[in-house]
Amino acid sequence: AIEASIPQPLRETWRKLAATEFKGKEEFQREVVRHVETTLARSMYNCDDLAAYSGTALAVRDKLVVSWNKTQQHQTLQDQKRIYYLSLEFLMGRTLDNSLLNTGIKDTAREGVGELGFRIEDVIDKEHDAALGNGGLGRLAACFLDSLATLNYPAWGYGLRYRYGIFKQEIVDGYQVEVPDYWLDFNPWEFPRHDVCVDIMFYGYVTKVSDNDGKISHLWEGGEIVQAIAYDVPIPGYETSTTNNLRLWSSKPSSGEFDFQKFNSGDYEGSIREQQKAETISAVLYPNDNISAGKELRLKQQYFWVAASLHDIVRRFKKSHRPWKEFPDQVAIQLNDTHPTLAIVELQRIFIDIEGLTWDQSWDIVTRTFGYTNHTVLPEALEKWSVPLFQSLLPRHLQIIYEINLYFLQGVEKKFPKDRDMLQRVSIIEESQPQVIRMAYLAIIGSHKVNGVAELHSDLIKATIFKDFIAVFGPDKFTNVTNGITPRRWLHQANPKLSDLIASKLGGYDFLKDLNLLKGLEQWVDDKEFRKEWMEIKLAAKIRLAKYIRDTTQIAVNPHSLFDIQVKRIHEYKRQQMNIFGVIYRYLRLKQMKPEELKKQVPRASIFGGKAAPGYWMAKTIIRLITAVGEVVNTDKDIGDLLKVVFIEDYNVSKAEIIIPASDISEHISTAGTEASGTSNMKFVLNGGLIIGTCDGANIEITREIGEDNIFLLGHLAEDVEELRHQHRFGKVEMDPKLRLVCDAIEAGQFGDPNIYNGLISALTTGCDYYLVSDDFSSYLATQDLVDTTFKDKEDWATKSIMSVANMGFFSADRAINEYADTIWNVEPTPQKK
Ligand code: B1H
Ligand code: IMP
Repeated sequence: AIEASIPQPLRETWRKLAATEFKGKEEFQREVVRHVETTLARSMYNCDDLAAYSGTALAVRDKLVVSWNKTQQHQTLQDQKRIYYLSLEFLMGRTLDNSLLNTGIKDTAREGVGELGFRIEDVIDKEHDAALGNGGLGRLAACFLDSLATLNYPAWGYGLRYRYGIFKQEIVDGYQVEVPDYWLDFNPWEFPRHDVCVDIMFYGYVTKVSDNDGKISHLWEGGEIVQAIAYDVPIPGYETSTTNNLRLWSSKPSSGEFDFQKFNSGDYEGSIREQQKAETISAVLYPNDNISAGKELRLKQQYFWVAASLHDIVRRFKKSHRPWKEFPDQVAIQLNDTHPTLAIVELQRIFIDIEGLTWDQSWDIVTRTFGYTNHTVLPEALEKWSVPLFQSLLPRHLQIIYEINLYFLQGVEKKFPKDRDMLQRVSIIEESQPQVIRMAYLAIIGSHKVNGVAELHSDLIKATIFKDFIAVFGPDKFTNVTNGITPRRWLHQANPKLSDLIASKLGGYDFLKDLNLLKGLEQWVDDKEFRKEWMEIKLAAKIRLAKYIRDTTQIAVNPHSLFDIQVKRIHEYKRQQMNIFGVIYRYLRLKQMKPEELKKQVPRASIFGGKAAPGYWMAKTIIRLITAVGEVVNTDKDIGDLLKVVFIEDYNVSKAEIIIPASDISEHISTAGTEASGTSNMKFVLNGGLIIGTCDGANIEITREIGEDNIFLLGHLAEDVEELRHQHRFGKVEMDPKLRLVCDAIEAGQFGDPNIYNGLISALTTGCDYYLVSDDFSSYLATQDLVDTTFKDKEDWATKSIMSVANMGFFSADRAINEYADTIWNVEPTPQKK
């Protein structure tokens, strides 16, 4: 029917001229050179690596667009249920390498640019990371997009196009300094859609009007209007023509906003002030991981993005001319944490105020549409918005929230008559000063499924923060989908040699699509040649990282030492402080040893990386302690290679791709019950690194899959935490004596001015050691000793490494996405015929 709208001859002309993908090396090269010469206006005489990158990217982008258009047309004609993944963060990293891999032209490109005088690795290395995220939550969204496309699900991502992504971290005199990340100078991976724009209103007032039949409706008007412009990013699947879309919204002043009054009266600056204010909305990513900022601008971002996305989704649904009640059969919206919870309210508003549905009709559709993923139990990360702020910014939405709450509480009261306490506990409105809106509760009430991101985490939310909601809704509404990672980026792209070795034994690269095939490696575990190659690849990755460290920090680490890596956002709950305290203890011990004892020690490089939220003072102090310890240890002649301490500046996705393949051991040592899942743990193990970790998040399932013998577990269990904290509060805990030694050394000024670290030390003492460092410290040290002993037995180590990788199939993001599709979205794949 859609086709018929275009006359036959016209259609034929278009078909004849249709854009096609390049085939083969020569056509690829022609496209690269054409882009270098015409799009960039350069020539062979001034084509540097950056220009070569730009030309290559533009050529690849042309190829992507062809399959992207085809996919979008195909999905439109199929007219089946789509998945919409709403996330304030998409931590994509680089795109070129991934596109070359997914579209199967990496070898063509390697040869092609080679003959033009470039090394593909250098070209790839010129790309700026797209860093529109903080950490695990944002990277998970990126991995999920890769899997959705690879598995041919009709899916869209919706996010914000921040002009500044996560800040760039510089280390100056040992301290973190934040530098803005302006990444949009040249971004060939996005397509502005100036025709796809939506007016979004803030502030204003609500009036009630009743029509002739006495039916009451609400008008929200008189507010400020900002325009949302769509920027589309093609997301190619691996070895499939499916190319999905990531739509990012950018804010700009609505056309009526330019104030001519002011302009004409000579106030030129004043006339564009409004304009700048509008652009502020999508200007910058909030750089807090696992902390809710609570700022008005953040709430504006959330509504702006949610309203634009829903407008788009509803418009697309309307094209199918179906009755509204079929909306949930066509649309599944997944909320990546509570950040997009307003979508629930906005959809209810659209149905009632604009489309004229009744409350009940509308609410039924809304709740069947949404699913909510919880990513954290940390109280400081749970979003709560002040009611007065809402009242001014989104007055109509506040009314709707009150009404949702009213009906919900009426239901609760019926089920638990006279339980006043219960009503207070589950109310969306918290009776504080001022009152606040509990976004997680709103998300639960407005969704048909709520999931956590690892088994322990999903159990914990049911037992703690959402306990009452199990009583209200029953247990079936709550489920678990353990996180996963894409093996395309995190194995094949980051570690091509390991991927090639695995492929040589498994008879091809099918494992990249069906990660359970890795199990076949078990057969090779005793093969001498295979084991040798396996460990040589690890060594090569370590040599590469050592070179990177030397080039960037001037610190020389011996590639044969044990590489002990902890890279992740700096946070007290992740306990980088416990790691560095352990390093200090090791140093103190080494300083006491006689030469013959020293000879028996395993040389170790302790490598750290990660950003601290700019306002998170304690996290910044931890960074300072790490760099200070490095300054002392790395220059101590008695120590030499036995201990090196490195802080890698500006940890991001592309650096992770160098760092992760190079670990012998990596640290995932959060206080039990605090790390919802963790995903870098999966990445390290998939690359043949062992892990030292607590019984927390996905560590537990990793242990189950790879076996207890292949992981170094330590510390107390989640179930012990409450009691331990209680004991600390009542002063019943003596600090661990070894930790005491460490604190004494710090306080004695061995690592510079001890006053710098007062906060860190007092957190352990007067601060009641909330993260239980003292309780886990001796277990941590003992486990590290076990790591040393095990590392000495190279054969045992190799066996552990191989057996671990062989059993990591479960942690593919493909498995996670299929679980979401089956248990939450009820969506089928839409493969295209070739
Ligand atoms: C995770 C966040 C997060 N959980 C608030 N929560 C944010 C919360 O800007 N904010 O306001 C930003 C991020 N991030 C992480 O999600 C968990 O800590 C990890 O354990 C988990 O692996 C990851 C993905 O599920
Ligand atoms: P949207 O759903 O209108 O946002 O369209 C998304 C994409 O689907 C467009 O960019 C087109 O490539 C494709 N598309 C939309 N409508 C049609 C159609 O009627 N026929 C074929 N393709 C369409």
